[in-house]
Amino acid sequence: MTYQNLITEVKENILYITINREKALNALNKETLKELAHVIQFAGDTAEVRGVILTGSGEKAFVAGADIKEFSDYDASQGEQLARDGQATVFNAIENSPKPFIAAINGFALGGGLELAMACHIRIASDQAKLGLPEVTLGLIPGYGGTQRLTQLVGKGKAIEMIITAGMIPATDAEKIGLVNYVVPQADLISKAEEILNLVKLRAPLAVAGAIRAVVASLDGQNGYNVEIESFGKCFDTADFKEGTSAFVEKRKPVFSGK
Ligand code: DAK
Repeated sequence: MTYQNLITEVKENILYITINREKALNALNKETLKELAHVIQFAGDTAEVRGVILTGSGEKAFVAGADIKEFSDYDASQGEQLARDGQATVFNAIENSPKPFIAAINGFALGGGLELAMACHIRIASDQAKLGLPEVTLGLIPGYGGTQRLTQLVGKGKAIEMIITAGMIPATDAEKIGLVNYVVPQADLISKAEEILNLVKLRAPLAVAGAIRAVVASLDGQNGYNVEIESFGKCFDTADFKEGTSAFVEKRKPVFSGK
């Protein structure tokens, strides 16, 4: 796969996606969003991919937001339509992906950039990273799920404070409020993400996907308990369930086929 604004590579069952617009601090323009939509779909459809690491190029920014130069002349209906499309094809598509996505936040994660990181299942930040939703400084509110996902992650009080003050917080504060899972030195960012995905790779792929589906269901208005019951039931018909239980009884490590 060749993209204009992304560098992608599959290595040892991990798909690495680097947003590559370093001069614009990796801001999300329309083309980048289109390419992200494509590669997210690829991740979901490709059995070889067991997990995804999403990062930004350079040491300064993960993503410094949506591309301000592009959306400055939109009207209300364009804004609403583009928010709807972007949420469906990129942000919700990541959250609903059967493959775990880890955001490796290597610098500024602002506006749409923080929204992108929050759509991922796990966030690891470099100790140099800064995070915030500065949309109100532009006369906007977050439009790619930020009001919802920030509230889910840090609670209503902190979410409202961050959004209406447009404050930018350092990675260490983000960890304290549950916005990121870990803070590590910049040089260890990718290896920390790999360490997590290397554990996930040992687990049963369909069970991993079912667990993500059930957890996410609790957050988007579905009855998460019912989704859990259905996903749980389906596990019993998988070869991986037979393999996992046989391996336990036979005192060996399971070899999962993802079937
Ligand atoms: N968009 C476009 N270009 C950006 C950018 C952005 N978000 N952020 C930075 N750049 C560009 C700068 O213009 C500059 O380009 P040149 O002037 O060199 O050509 C280059 O990146 C380097 O940036 P700075 O010179 O500003 O670097 P500094 O170190 O001085 O400052 C900074 C770093 C991150 C503090 C600063 O760049 C900054 O404040 N950036 C903007 C942060 C921001 O406000 N982001 C937008 C948040 S609002 C929508 C849905 C969602 C959204 C919008 C629409 N629809 C569905 C329609 C979401 C909106 C947002 O994300």
